[in-house]
Amino acid sequence: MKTQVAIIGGGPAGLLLSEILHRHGVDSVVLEKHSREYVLSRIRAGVLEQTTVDVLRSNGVGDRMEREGHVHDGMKIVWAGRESFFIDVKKHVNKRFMAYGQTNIQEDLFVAADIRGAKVLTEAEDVQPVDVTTDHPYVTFRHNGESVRLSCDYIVGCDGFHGVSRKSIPSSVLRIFEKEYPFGWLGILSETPPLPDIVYANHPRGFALASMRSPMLSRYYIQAPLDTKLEDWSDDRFWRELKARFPKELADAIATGPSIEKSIAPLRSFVAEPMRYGQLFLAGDAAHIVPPTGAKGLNLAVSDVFYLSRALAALYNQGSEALLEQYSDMALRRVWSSVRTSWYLTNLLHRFPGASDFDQRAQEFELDYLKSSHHAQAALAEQYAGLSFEQ
Ligand code: RFL
Ligand code: PHB
Repeated sequence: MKTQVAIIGGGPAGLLLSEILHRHGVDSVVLEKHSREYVLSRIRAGVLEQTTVDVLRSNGVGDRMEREGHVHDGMKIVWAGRESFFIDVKKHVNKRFMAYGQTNIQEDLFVAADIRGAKVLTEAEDVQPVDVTTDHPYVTFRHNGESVRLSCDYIVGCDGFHGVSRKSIPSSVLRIFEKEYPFGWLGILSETPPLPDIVYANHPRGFALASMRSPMLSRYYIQAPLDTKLEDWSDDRFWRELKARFPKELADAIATGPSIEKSIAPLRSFVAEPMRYGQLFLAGDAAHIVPPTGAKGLNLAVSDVFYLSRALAALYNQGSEALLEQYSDMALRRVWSSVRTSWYLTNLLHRFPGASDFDQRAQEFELDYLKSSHHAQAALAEQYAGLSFEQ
């Protein structure tokens, strides 16, 4: 098999990259390890930055998002015993957000891929990038019991945190920046009307978050110890714990019902630099992970894909390699901005096991400052909205 760009991973980053490249006349093949059903069953992100919305819209995959997504202007922060406040992103930086599930984006991308007859091979096994520092890289894999060799000009690793692409870069080349947090998030999805705003809560019992997918689909999370077992958390116990972490008027407004999904995710910050090795590029979770506190992971995957597709289009259509050479540095500037914001919000809003009285007081005064300062709110609004793309 032969293509111009071999894409490893058919998550949102891989499928979107293939879609945008196609619109610029660049051929690609996507190799996805799992079945389509499995990929579509993963419940993950839900909050899209303006930049993400614009990229999806301008590449013809935003119609359903336009119809079904919920536009909102910022987020509310509450904490025990104090008045809540709203970070008004629209007011401060004139950017808005869209609540629209990653699962829906993934569905929309598969539909678009079907319509153009894209080469998306699911259940591709033992995918391996080879000879990536030569002019003739290729990818080997097994599909339907046969061994296949896919020759290409470039390979893009969009295979998530646990994929093979990053692991194929020698450790002498790759610099890793990593931080693990001593807790996870227990999340549920329920067919109940959400609260009108996204609400982040800091409470002595731990962090809690109220979010949304649609007018009849809510997403809630609570901070939980890393050894939490799902079977110990009946729906009833989850709702009781969630409500205990919100002020009474918000707790009373939370509509409860049976969960349709329940999962636990660890929190971690991780960045691998550079995002290029020879003819191999990394994009999305393959190169970086953020704790979900800033809702940045999917948005970063989309911004990497925006920069990389623009660079590959410039190479194939104008013969200019300049943007491709800048890809890693340019993508990492946006990545680090969101890595820092997610780390800041994680520190601000969670209860850290073993925190000293000093740590606790400093966190409270940070929250008080944010609540009382127009400048602090404007700064957070700018970061929470995500940077605009570089030219
Ligand atoms: P993905 O989605 O992990 O997709 C990678 C794909 O690669 C495949 N793969 C392989 N394919 C071939 N060969 C191999 N060896 C392979 N190894 C893996 C996998 O099967 C998969 O299909 O990475 P991608 O595309 O970079 O997308 C990243 C996003 O999924 C991720 O950043 C977000 O979900 C993070 N995230 C959030 N991001 C936001 O922007 N806003 C949010 O509100 C938000 N909330 C969240 C989140 C992530 C969460 N979890 C569970 C991690 C909430 C949660 C709970
Ligand atoms: C979500 O809706 O899943 C969500 C919202 C905000 C976050 C993280 C996740 O910070």
